[in-house]
Amino acid sequence: MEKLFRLEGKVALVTGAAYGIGMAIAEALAEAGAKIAFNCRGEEHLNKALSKYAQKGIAAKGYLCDVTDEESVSRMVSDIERELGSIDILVNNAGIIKRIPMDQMTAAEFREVIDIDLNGPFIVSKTVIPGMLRKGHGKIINICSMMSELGRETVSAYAAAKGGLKMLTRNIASEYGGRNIQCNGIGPGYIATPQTAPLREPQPDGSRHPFDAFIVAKTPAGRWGNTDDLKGPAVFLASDASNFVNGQILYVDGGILAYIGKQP
Ligand code: NAP
Ligand code: GCO
Repeated sequence: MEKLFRLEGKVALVTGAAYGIGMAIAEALAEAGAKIAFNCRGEEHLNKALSKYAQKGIAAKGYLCDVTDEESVSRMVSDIERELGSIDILVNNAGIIKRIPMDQMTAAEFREVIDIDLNGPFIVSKTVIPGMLRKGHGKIINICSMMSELGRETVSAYAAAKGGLKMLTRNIASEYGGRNIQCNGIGPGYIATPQTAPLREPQPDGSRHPFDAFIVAKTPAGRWGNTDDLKGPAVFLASDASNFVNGQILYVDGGILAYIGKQP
């Protein structure tokens, strides 16, 4: 059984894996045997991440590359092919959020979120898919969100992008499923990372941030997720264990989407 989940001989690219969810997923894929490549935009982030991976005994290759820049993505994918081999597993993880009420958001701000969170996965996937087609197999995992299903105040661009990413996932599965490429999504619940840090910051009087208390009450598991909660689902979707799973979003949310909320 264990063999089904092993990733020896596979090359994985995890975008935006300098810290947060991406780093935990990259670690999990490495622990299962894959060779790891990752990218991010910040040079300082890249160097810090390289030393963190090295401390954990993971020989990850890091690239400075913005997922919205087609030329830079194309260069990175060629470099990975030359340095590690052609990519078997792609995790489209890089993403940003802007929390701004929609009536105050500029079109440029809206576009920036869509560009990174939706156009980015399109650009990286379309660059990696030809190599997967040549190899005769591939796994693409798109990091979606609660906001692939739900809305809330201030996150219009993010929800539009993550809803779109869910449909891009289904379309890649539809278009390339016949060529042995499986494309699935992971929809993390509320996970403690730098992206969500502002929602957990204690109030000046030392009390809990109201959003922090709201999320804990809204989650049947009664807690925020941590990045390690995503490791098992990522290995499953990257491995032969999921070879007949295609076009699905696996929500890893402590039960949020199943729950109507605490009765008053
Ligand atoms: P995070 O802590 O902010 O990390 C984001 C990572 O993406 C960083 O490594 C960042 O590095 C990189 N990045 C951002 N924009 C990029 C770009 N244009 N090109 C390349 N790399 C880029 O975020 P996270 O919380 O780990 O979230 C990771 C993914 O999961 C995102 O797609 C997010 O939307 C999604 N998600 C998060 C949660 C949550 O609760 N945290 C829940 C559901 C889904 P640089 O800044 O150096 O580029
Ligand atoms: C927010 C949050 C999110 C989460 C996540 C939920 O402001 O509501 O940042 O949207 O990060 O994507 O799954």
